[in-house]
Amino acid sequence: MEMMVDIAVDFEDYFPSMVQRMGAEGFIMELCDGFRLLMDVERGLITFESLKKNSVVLGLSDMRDDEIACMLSEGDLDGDGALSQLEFCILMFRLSPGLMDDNGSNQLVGEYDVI
Ligand SMILES: [Ca+2]
Repeated sequence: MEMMVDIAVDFEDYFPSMVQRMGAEGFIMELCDGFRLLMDVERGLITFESLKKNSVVLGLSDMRDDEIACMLSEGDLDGDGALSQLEFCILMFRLSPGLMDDNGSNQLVGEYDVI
């Protein structure tokens, strides 16, 4: 969990300002673009290998193997060892406490229906 906190710190200030700038829908589109950059094109999922290979593209080249594995296991909700687009977006929301309201629920979850 501690490794996730390190990663989350980078996102914390970044995402809310992106939402402000682009609106919730634009932000989700941006997340989907990010997903496509990171995914394994053949499977349509983010796998350990695709994340490792493509993280360089996003300037995350300093992510260690254990951090990548941690991010995957943290986001993998159905236990298939890879991140679907939905799992990826949910993980990104969870990594950004600034997007959560006081109840701990997410302002953007309602918007997610558009996908
Ligand atoms: Ca999964």
